[in-house]
Amino acid sequence: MSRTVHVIGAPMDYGADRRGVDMGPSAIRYADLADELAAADVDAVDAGDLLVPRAEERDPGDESAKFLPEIEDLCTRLADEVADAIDSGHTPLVLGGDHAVAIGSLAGTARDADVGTIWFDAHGDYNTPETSPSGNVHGMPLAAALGEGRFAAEEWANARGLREENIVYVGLRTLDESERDAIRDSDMTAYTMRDIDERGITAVVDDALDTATDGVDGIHVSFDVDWLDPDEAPGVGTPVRGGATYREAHAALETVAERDRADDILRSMDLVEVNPILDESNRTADIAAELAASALGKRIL
Ligand code: B3U
Ligand code: MN
Ligand code: MN
Repeated sequence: MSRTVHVIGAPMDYGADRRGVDMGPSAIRYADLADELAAADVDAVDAGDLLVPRAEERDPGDESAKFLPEIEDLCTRLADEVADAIDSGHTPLVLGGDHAVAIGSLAGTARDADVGTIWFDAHGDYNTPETSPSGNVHGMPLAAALGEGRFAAEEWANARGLREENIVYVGLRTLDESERDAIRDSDMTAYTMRDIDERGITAVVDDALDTATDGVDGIHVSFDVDWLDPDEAPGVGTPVRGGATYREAHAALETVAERDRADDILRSMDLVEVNPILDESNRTADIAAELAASALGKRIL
């Protein structure tokens, strides 16, 4: 039976400190996402974009977690839509938006199931309002989903079935100091760029899949395009040198698809942080659309 992908646009930039990432869903659709998904041999339903009031109309509020009530509102609606899509047997594909949208994706996908996740990102996204150097919630989604720090009191953010021991970072390359300590003290698994350099991307992703899928109902793949090297994907808000190549990114997601073909493990996915204002001829969005297809089973041969 063929898979139905449920595309949800989450054009939100409250979690990042610059405008532009709210145009990510349009840019990814413009980059022929529909054709890419067809090439992956999946059926796709585009549910359109969630409504997001413009940041200029709102007050950032608490400096330690800016726009948190606005993020709560969007993520609560997103979580419901993700959970409903899964209930209908579909695979949600969430187009960001900044990475704070993953709070909603995780809450939805892990509402009634035990879930692991693979986090492809230059960053750890494990700050809390107490530790964040910026107050930008896109640096906090994993801490929010696990109820760390002040997020313990934010019921909406909690991803009930998300299991810490099934969370795996692939390709980390920049962490804040308190974040590094917190990740070391946690039960999460972290592979850095160094692991990829030493062992190769497919071996690392295979190990990540073993850990993420162990004893759970399925996994959520959260893909921040700043995981790629900025030379390949310049349209991101917080570029960090030394990232994954175009080929490594495809190989990583093809490895996920291969495991999914064998074991049916992929529940949901995010593609986040595409910023068309900072991009060159929509090239980052083009790559994002292609990578969705690789994750969802597009094959060369
Ligand atoms: N760790 C920093 C920077 C950052 C995290 N995620 C992104 N940037 N995209 C912070 O602000 O939490
Ligand atoms: Mn991120
Ligand atoms: Mn990032």
